[in-house]
Amino acid sequence: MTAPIEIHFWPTPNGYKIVIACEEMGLPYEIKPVNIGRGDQFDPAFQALSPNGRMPAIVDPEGPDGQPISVFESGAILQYLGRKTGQFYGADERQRVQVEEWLFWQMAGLGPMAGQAHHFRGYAPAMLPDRRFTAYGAIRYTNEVHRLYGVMNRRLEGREYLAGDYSIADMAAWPWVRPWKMQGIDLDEFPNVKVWSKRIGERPAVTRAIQVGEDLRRATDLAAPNAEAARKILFGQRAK
Ligand SMILES: N[C@@H](CCC(=O)N[C@@H](CS)C(=O)NCC(=O)O)C(=O)O
Repeated sequence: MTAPIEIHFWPTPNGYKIVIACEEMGLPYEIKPVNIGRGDQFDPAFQALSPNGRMPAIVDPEGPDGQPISVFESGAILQYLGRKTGQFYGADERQRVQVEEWLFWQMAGLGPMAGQAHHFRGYAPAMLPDRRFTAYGAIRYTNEVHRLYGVMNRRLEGREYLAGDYSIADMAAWPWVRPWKMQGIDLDEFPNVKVWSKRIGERPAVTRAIQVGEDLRRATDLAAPNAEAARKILFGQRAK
């Protein structure tokens, strides 16, 4: 019996990637909640695993040499799990290169840009009600996300998945397409992305992963601080 992998997790797109991967790969796992609205990411014990102070992170009690290993950064975690299980990471070097291209495209492009779109469109107006201060950011990141959806739509023309077979690249991108409305995107403009998103969203492993996040959110909602307190914790961080 394999020991469960600890997933230090909160139900956000980056967090979901890892639960999806463990579900898809059939890896036993245990959720360790990191309530980022309450400041759990600043806990020194968590930062020992994730020096960037961001979730997700994992601890695999059965690392490469049989000893525990911790991994932070969702892309590095997906690569680690793909290598560990030999699944969803391409069968040969040419396929692996494609998986990595689209994985890094998500990590460096779609994720950060969509995150900024969420920020300027969703969160900033609550802090700066005068839209003159936030309009440029909202427009810039909405445009860039729109451009990236165009790239993805072209890539998915005649393809079911981003990089050959279903892979960790799709697991990375899908949770960021799920909140497309928050990004000011009309998915009907990107029909290949729409079909791909539906195809992945219907996978039983993906459905189970989303349920895990929703259950956690429901269980912690009562104890959650109000949105304003969470904003103070999350936004405006500087080097300590
Ligand atoms: N590049 C990192 C980004 C992780 C990240 O930004 N996590 C966010 C939630 S999606 C977080 O932990 N935020 C806490 C904070 O901003 O203090 C990854 O992909 O793992």
